Amino acid sequence: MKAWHAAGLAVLATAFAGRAASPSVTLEIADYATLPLTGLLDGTGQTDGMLARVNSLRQEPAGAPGGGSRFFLNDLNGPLYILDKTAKTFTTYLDFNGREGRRGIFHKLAYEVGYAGGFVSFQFDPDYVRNGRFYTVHIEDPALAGSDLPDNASFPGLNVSGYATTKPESTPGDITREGVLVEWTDTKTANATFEGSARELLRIALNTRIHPLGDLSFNPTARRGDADWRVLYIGSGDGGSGESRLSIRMNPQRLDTLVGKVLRIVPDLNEHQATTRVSANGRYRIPNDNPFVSTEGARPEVWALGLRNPHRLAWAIDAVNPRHNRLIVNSVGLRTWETVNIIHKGANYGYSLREGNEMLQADNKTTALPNPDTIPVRISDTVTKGTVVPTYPVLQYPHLAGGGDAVGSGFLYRGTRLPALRGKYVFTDISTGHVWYADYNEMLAADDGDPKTLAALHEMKLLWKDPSGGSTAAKQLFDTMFPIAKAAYHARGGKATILPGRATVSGEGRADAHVAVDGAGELYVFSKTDGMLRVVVEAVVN
Ligand SMILES: [Ca+2]
Ligand SMILES: [Ca+2]
Repeated sequence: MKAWHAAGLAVLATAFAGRAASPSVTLEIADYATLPLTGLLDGTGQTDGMLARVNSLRQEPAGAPGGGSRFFLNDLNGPLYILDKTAKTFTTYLDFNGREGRRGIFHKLAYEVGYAGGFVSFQFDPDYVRNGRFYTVHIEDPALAGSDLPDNASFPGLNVSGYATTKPESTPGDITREGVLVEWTDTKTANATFEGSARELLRIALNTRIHPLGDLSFNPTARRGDADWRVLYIGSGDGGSGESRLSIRMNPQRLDTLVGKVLRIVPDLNEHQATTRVSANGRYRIPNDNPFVSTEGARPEVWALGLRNPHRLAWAIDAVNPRHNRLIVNSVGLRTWETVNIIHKGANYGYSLREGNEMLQADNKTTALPNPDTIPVRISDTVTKGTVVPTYPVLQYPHLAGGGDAVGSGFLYRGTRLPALRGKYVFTDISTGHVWYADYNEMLAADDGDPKTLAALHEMKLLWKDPSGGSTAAKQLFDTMFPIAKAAYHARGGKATILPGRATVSGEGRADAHVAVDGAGELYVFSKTDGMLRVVVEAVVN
């Protein structure tokens, strides 16, 4: 266990550099599939020059008509692809980008600026095999010209006749974006085209273009009859509100807003009718056991709060007791700390009054925790109701060399191909391309109410053979995904000198790397700047 409880960057630097020597793991990765180019090769902009902005990979649930088990991947620039695992070719199943004459569905898709603008995420319904349903999140700019209704000109199988938008859920402050949650029902899941209808479930007003509505996740161990069956957990970013010097700074703490939260809803109005209530907009249901359903003035959808950008959700399953699972949320930090959090019902993770295991001041700098360590339970801008002790991350790393800029996705390994990863939570830093693991048992032990106790992170090296080096090229060892993405980016014709974009720790260029898992829990790595999907073929403890 590691204790970082010092304030001040100099002290943090010492603490970080002084990590205990730990066994390192080498991951051997191999190119798996090359995503179609949706970005520009000229190397311009923070996001324009990323060759394919793939943001999530999900395996279709096995048992679906046609066999299931295909890979689906979404690109923030608009497409939802089906990947043929044998031919390694991509078919565009849907395209959300209907901006300015493009062929896609949504005319107001806000995709072109911001790291997570556009088509953010999607998730299969746990009962997909029977109902053909899945859910998507995309971002719209309400100020753009054009209809806010879906356009099926290029996707004639999409029946739009009954589609109606919902009124945006209000968020205090000026609004520049809306995060939209849509339910899709494909009546023929065996083919590679969409035939069916869509239903807008929720639309959340967002202050800025950063930290939008994000990841979607269902508890994978819930079965029909369980309280969590088909109950959707949603990572809802703070829309950039928490770093503002204006009053919207408290939006992540306010129980009357939906931003800076993890939300929990039942998408299907016919599910769990006896134990839920219908939402205010009439489009989904809210479980009666959500923590704030009886708190006057609070949004009943809130499951946990005080999170800046909880953009990646993943369930950790205890192999011995599959029901003893944890929802893990990776949240991007502001000034100092990137965090991995175990989410508890009703817990307050402190932002924008805390960052990592420190206090966040009004000047956006961190300092030591106060004593007593309590924060108000904030219902609205004027109403508070008692106090609460914040819940702290189980793992964190700083915005310093050797650390990173923005935590990426992470998964507790549950596959069989890589026994060295058993019991390990594997995650990335987005911009620097670091890949780390933490021992899951240490993460559970650090979930102890003590801000000082944290799980240690361990560096992973990457072994990769650059295919552009020819058949005789040797495998090389790399410290991060950055040089791998750089080599592939240039091999694909990218013109940026290093890589497109920049960040504080990564400097010029971003790897933009995330891990993903397939249906069996096997591990993959995808990266936006080179638009590549790679598979982890071996993991060796050094
Ligand atoms: Ca279909
Ligand atoms: Ca702790």
